[in-house]
Amino acid sequence: NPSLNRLVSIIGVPLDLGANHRGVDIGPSAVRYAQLEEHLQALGYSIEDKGDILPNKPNCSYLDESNLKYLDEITRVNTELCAIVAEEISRNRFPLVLGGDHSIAIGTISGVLQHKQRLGVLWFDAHGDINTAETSPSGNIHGMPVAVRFGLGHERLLGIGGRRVTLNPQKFVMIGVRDLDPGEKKLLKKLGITVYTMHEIDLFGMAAIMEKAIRQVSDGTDGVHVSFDMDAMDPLHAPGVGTPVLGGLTYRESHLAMELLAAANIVTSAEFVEINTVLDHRNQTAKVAVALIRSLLGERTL
Ligand code: EXY
Ligand code: MN
Ligand code: MN
Ligand code: MN
Repeated sequence: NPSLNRLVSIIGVPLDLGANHRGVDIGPSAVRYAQLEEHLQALGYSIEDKGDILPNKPNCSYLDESNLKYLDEITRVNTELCAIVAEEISRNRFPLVLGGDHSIAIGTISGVLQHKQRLGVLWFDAHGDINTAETSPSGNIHGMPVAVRFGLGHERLLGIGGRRVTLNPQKFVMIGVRDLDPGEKKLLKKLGITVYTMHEIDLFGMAAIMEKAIRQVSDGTDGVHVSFDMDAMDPLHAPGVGTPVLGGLTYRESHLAMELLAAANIVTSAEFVEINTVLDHRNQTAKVAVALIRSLLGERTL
């Protein structure tokens, strides 16, 4: 397995302000407690745990005049995250980011874009995360990172990473989607983004969907980022998430997706987000995340 000599840097981002409720801030600890490092070492990886980027906790709910909650702190944390991710890639290491709410994808991807301008992205999520201040029903920034990465959103978020690097909508694929706001549907159609909703996964099966998705994000790109929101999975398998939606990916389907990505050997960075330990059962969702990461990084049964 050619991926086996890779060096992995773990970066924890215990940010929950983008979700505007507590619980996902314990995600990185929960995943470490589920023995991520030990499992990856057993796979032959050399691991460096960079620790956590610690957010300051504002003691009151603060709504920016722009309808964005906690914009200041989320911008600060993502700016730091962007720099660390860029640094780890320049050290030739694979950044593995542990969330935290999904607003951290803004920082992770802008960090990756510093080195890989033609990046493909696979976004596993029940949601579209493509709201702007104008379309968001909640003001929660974890519902906005995809819009930001296409150059739409608040100036401060767009400025993270210093350069206006944006993603190519042709090289962005969503998988597992089943809950979109009206404004999100419009924007996804306008940008022409490939969205494999649960409907397509039911109809064609995960193997066929992944074959198409892998081809689309890897052809003509210089790297592929996997952004995995644990709420892409069915709450039966991943109950510890802040915004559960019925009818999601099974354990087997998610696992297969990760194994097919490992076999394709195209993934150059990844993040696993939205693990809410307060709502979890005996750390089940963190354990599932670790199982997915192991498969993504090449673990095979035999
Ligand atoms: N679309 C809703 C909103 O923007 O408020 C819900 C977003 C949930 C986002 C989760 C993390 O993926
Ligand atoms: Mn999400
Ligand atoms: Mn989600
Ligand atoms: Mn397996």
